[in-house]
Amino acid sequence: MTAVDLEFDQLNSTVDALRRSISNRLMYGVGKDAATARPQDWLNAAALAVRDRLVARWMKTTRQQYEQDVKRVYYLSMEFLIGRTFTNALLALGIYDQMKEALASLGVDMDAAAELEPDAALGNGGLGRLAACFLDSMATLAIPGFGYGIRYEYGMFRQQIINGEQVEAPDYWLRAGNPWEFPRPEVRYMVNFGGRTIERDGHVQWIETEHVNAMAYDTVIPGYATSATNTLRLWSARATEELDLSAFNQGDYRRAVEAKETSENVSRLLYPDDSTPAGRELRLRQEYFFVSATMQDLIRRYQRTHSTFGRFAEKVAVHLNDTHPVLAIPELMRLLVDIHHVPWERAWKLVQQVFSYTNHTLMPEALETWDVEMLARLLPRHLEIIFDINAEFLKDASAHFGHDVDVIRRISLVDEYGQRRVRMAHLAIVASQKVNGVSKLHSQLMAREFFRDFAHMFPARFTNVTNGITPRRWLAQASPPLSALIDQHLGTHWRSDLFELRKLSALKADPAFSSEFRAAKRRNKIRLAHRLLHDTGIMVHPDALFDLQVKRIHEYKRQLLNLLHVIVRYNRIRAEPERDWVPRVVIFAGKAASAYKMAKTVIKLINDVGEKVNNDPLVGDRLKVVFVPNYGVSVAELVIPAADLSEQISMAGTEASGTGNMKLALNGALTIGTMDGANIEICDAVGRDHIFIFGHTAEEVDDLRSTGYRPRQIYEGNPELRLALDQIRTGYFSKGDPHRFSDIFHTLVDWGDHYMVLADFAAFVEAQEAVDARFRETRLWTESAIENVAGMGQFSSDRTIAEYAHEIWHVKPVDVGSTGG
Ligand code: 4GP
Repeated sequence: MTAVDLEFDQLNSTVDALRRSISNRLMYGVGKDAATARPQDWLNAAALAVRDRLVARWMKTTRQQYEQDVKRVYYLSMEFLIGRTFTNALLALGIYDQMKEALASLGVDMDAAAELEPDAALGNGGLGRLAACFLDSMATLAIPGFGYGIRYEYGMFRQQIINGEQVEAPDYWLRAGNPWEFPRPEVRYMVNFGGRTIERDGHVQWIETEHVNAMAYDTVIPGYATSATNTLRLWSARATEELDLSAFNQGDYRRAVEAKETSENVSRLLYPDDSTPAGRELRLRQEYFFVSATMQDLIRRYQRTHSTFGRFAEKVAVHLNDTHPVLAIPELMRLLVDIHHVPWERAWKLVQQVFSYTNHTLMPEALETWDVEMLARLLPRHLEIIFDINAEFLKDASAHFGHDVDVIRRISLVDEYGQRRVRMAHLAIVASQKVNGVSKLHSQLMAREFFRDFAHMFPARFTNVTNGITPRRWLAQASPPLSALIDQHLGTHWRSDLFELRKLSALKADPAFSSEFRAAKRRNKIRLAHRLLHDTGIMVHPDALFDLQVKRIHEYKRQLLNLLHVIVRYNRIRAEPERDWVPRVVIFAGKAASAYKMAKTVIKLINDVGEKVNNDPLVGDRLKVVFVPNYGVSVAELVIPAADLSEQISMAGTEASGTGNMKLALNGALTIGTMDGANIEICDAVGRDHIFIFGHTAEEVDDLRSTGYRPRQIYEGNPELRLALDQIRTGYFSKGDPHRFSDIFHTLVDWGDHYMVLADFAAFVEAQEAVDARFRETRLWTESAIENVAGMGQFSSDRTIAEYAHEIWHVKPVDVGSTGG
């Protein structure tokens, strides 16, 4: 950044300048005057004032990207869980305090206004939030990265808890407008479906298709302490025909708009229910819709500065965030071969040079496959291309493995057992130059077990990049008290170099620092306690141990294990109320997929147990159980800084990485966890003494399964566990209704307990006792908490992105200069 730019930025950052901008934007951007403006209007005006300050940087970065003819990364993801933008942008620009003052001088309480911003909840869980952290880090490191996805009109459903049950409501997040996005009506691509293929003049043509337009909406992604910015481009579906005028004129109004409505459904909703064929087809259309527009867009951008495809692989890297965008592979082949007439072999080489793929889960049900029949109907050309790729690949595979029919069947891109289906992960692996898992263990399991045949064929292709989280949002923004304390002792540079936090280790024995550290945690706990009282009516005491499990509700994550411990603790307290119990507040939050019945039953059980425990006068403040509704980025920012204990208790070998585990440790929570996903690396980083590890390892899980696992024996052999499970079975928590939770009981005791909850139960309870003992020793607990924060350097998504940039994408930062600080 030049001196003139810097001065310009500084002038724009004063309270006066901001106040003028806000007033200006209120009038000319929002169309209101101060006398009639509602808080939402002020927020929009302030957001526009901030956005204005980002735009100059944005234009400049884009210009420099062209001038330096940089290699760009296209990060393709069906999900971006961005959360709120306002506060994040203020912190990135370094104008948080000035804005607060400017708004105050206009009579607006910034904190209250900021709460009005809806979350951009364009995602479901870890993979979507990871994509958002990556955008932040790519911009901060000045890596020329574009996020590409879908601008869903309705994001992830809003979870309400009614009578203890999850009720889903639509999340119309755009209701009050979205000041952060720029609609680009001029950036549109046609996306085709259906039809058939013919050959003409030696080229395949895809004809008689139906089509929809993809229109771009751009959001600026600011980097922290740099003038580099990036773009998140989201596609919205627009009908190619607005209105059937003749139907309209004949008074058939419904038919007049029908075609438009149907084609625009593509970007209506995140995760249409895939339990019906119509839902599955819509999902497939979404996947193709966004990758087709994206591939067309990146070719157009490349061709602005290059006349042949000779340098394509030097200038383009395309990253597949899980398998959802994998159709980008046959789409790029189609565009290169059919439209741009690049010979097949050459095109395939280019494809294999530009793509890379991250796998985020090994849950079999999440490994996407698409019905060949459906692909033939919707994307006939792509199916041909996939078959051609497969034919070539199977030839190579036969050469590699000899004619081993079993291996060939296993690795084929097409699953021939039963109804034929295309295996999207296989296609991704075959087309990518690198394939990675998201933690050391997960990457090992991928290469050794799930994709071992591929790893045998392409050993150099498989690698690991452990996940990370952005410290800007997850510490600086989410925990003002703790970040202020760290600033006092280390300065502010840790925001861009998280390894700085190591220095906290030396302070852990300093009583003054420890007590300030505890005070910061306590403030966050009080903030949460207020919100819980307001939102759920449950009163919790900030001196209790806040024990947090926040993540999607899934059997493999074992919320039930946590709950069984809660029940045992409840029974113990009731048996001996006078003992010196460490008071606990056990907090759960998370959404269950709408068609996942068991997960919904778990939510009900948590709430029913809470109802019983929280209203038991014998128990009082010794134990509280709270389910916080509508978990998402904003709720996470509230609850995570308040946690003392972080529950990361998945069955070993099932959680690919976890990122909540990193956010919590960064906020000074101690982990109770299994040797799973990134827990293992967190354990190494913070030290075995500062984490509570329990339970079977991934290997032990395999051994136990192969020697015969008998959960009923465990149930019968452990009286406390048996009592807890019998209480669930006999209606103790369900007002005498013994059927409500009978599936839970049978799943654990009689139907195999697939995620080995009972196998880890005793060890878990023992680990929880160790937690209590440590918590009583305030000094030791605080030391451990500080060691957790201090050890988190390597879990910054800046480190993760630097690894991707260097090892996988081979991209360099664009030169924009830095604003420092
Ligand atoms: C999640 C994994 O479950 C989680 O372990 C990981 O930390 C996260 O991705 C980011 O890599 N997977 C998903 C998904 O969100 O939809 O498969």
